[in-house]
Amino acid sequence: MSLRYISAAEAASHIKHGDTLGLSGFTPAGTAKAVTAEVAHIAQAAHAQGKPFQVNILTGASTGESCDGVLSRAKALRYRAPYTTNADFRKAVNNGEIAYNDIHLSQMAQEIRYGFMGKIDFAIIEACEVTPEGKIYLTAAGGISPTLCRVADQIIIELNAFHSKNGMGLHDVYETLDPPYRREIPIYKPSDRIGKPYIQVDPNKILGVVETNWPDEAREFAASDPTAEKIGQNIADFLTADMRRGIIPSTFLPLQSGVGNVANAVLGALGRESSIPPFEMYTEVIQNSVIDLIKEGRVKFGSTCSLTVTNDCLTEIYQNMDFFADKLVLRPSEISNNPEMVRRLGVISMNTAIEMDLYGNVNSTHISGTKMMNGIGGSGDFTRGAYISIFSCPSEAKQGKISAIVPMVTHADHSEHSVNIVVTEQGIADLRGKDPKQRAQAIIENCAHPDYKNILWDYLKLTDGKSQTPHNLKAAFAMHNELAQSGDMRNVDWSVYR
Ligand code: 0RQ
Repeated sequence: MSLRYISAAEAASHIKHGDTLGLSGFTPAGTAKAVTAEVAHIAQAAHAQGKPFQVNILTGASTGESCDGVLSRAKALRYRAPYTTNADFRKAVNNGEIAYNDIHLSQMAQEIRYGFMGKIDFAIIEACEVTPEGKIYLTAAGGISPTLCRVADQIIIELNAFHSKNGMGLHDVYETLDPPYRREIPIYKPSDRIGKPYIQVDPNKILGVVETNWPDEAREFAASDPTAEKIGQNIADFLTADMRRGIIPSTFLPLQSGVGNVANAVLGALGRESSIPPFEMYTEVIQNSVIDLIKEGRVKFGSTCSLTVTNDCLTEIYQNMDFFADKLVLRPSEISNNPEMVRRLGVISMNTAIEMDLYGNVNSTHISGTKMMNGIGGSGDFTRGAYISIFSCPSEAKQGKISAIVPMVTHADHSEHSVNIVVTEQGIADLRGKDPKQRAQAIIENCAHPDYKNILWDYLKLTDGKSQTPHNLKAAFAMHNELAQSGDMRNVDWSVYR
C-alpha cells in the first residue's frame, strides 16, 4: 500500500482534547517536533474560544522546545511522563498545572504495555525512512518507540530530512515479552545486537507521513568549569586506583554516565588517564565527549538509547558511518537502561545529585523536598544494579548559601543501600563496606565544603551518636528551614535543638 503524505497541521487536526500521545525520542534527540508544535496552536485557539484542550504526553525521557516548551506555555499538557528538563514545564508542574509521573525510564515501555497509563491514541514517531511495507527507521534515539508503535491506535510519522538515511543501521530494535513469558535479554557485551534495525508496523496503522527538515533540539552544555573539572578528576583518580588494586578488572568495565558538564568532565579525565585501557559505554545518553573519545580510540564501543549531541556532531556521525557503524548502537530505553543488563555487565554508574545526606541517601529530583527539578531519569535504573554506583555534585550551590551535603535529604531517590561512592570537588567518600556512622564521618571529612564541615559535625553532636542511623528528628531539616527563612544555610543555629 502507498503511504499518505500530509501536513503537520492536518496530522494534528486528528488529535482531540484528552488524547494520549506517545512520542519517539529520548532527551530532545529523536523526538517528534512538528506535530506537537501544531497541537500547541490548536490548544491556544481552543482556549481563546473558552474550550478545553489538553493532551497527555508519554515519551522515552525529556523532549525539546517544540514539545514540552510550547505545550507547557500553551497550557496544553494535562499529564506527562517520565522525565523533562524544560524550564516552562518545571514552572507549570510546580504550579500544580500538569500531572507529572516521574518514573524510572527503563519502566516506561512496560508500564505502557501493562496499561498503567491508559490507552495510546497516537504514536508520533520521527523517522529517517519509512517504507510502504511499514518498516520505520528511527533517528537519534530508541526511546519507547517500538512499544508505542505496537500499542497505539494510529501512527503518525515525522519523516525528518535533517536525519540522514545513513543512520538507518544504527538501531537495534528489540522488545521484551511480558511476564509470565519474559526471557533473559540475550546481551552479554555492550556491542551485542539482538534485534532489527527498524520497527515493523502494519502500514494500515500509519495515519500519514509528515515531511520535515528540523534539526534536533539538544541543549548545548555550558563550558566546563573548575568545579566540574575537579569532580571529574576525582572520579577518574578513584576509578584508576580501584583498577590498580584489582577491584575493577584490568580490562575495565562498561560505564554509564549522566548528562551535563560534570559527566563531560569525568569522561574527559578518564580519556586522559593513560593507565585506563580503552573502555566501553553501556549508557542511556551519549554526548559529544564520548564521540570525541571514540574518534581518539579511547572508547571502543558505545551502547546508548540516544545521541544527545550537537547538530554538527550528529551530522559528522551520519557522514562517517563507515567509521561509526561498528562502534555505536542505539537501543530502546527498556534495553539500554534495563537493570538486568546493568547488573550482568557490571556497569559502573555515574550520576549527579541535587543533595546527599550524611548516610549516603541521594536526592536527584526535588529542590527543598517539594519542587520538581527534572526527574529521576535513568539514574535509578543504573544505580541499583551497578557494579559500583557513584553520585557527584558540587559541595555547595548558590554561592555557598546551600550545602549539597545535608543531615537528611528532603526527598530520597537513591537510598543508602544502593549508593557506593559520593564525590564532590572536595574529594571522595567510599561508602562500600561502611556502617552508617562510618559513612557520615567519611562524607563530612572528604566531601563537605569547609564552610559546612563544622555545621555538620555539630549536627551529629545533637544525635545520640549510637543508634544505627543517628538523627535528631527535630533538627534534621533545620538547614533547609534556615535556607527558607534567611536564605543561607550557614546561619543555622543548633543551640535551639540542644
Ligand atoms: O541552578 O540552574 O539556577 O544555576 O540546581 O544544578 O549543579 O548545574 O547540575 O545541571 O548537572 O543538574 C541532579 C538536576 C543536576 C540533574 C541534576 C541548583 C543549581 C543549579 C542545577 P541554576 P547543577 P546539573 C541521565 C541520568 C536526575 C536524572 C539523572 C538531574 C541547578 O543531573 O536531573 O541523573 N539528574 N539522569 O544551583 C537548591 C540544592 C541545589 C540547587 C543544585 N541543593 N538546592 N538548588 N541546585 N543543588 C539523564 C537521563 O536520564 C536522560
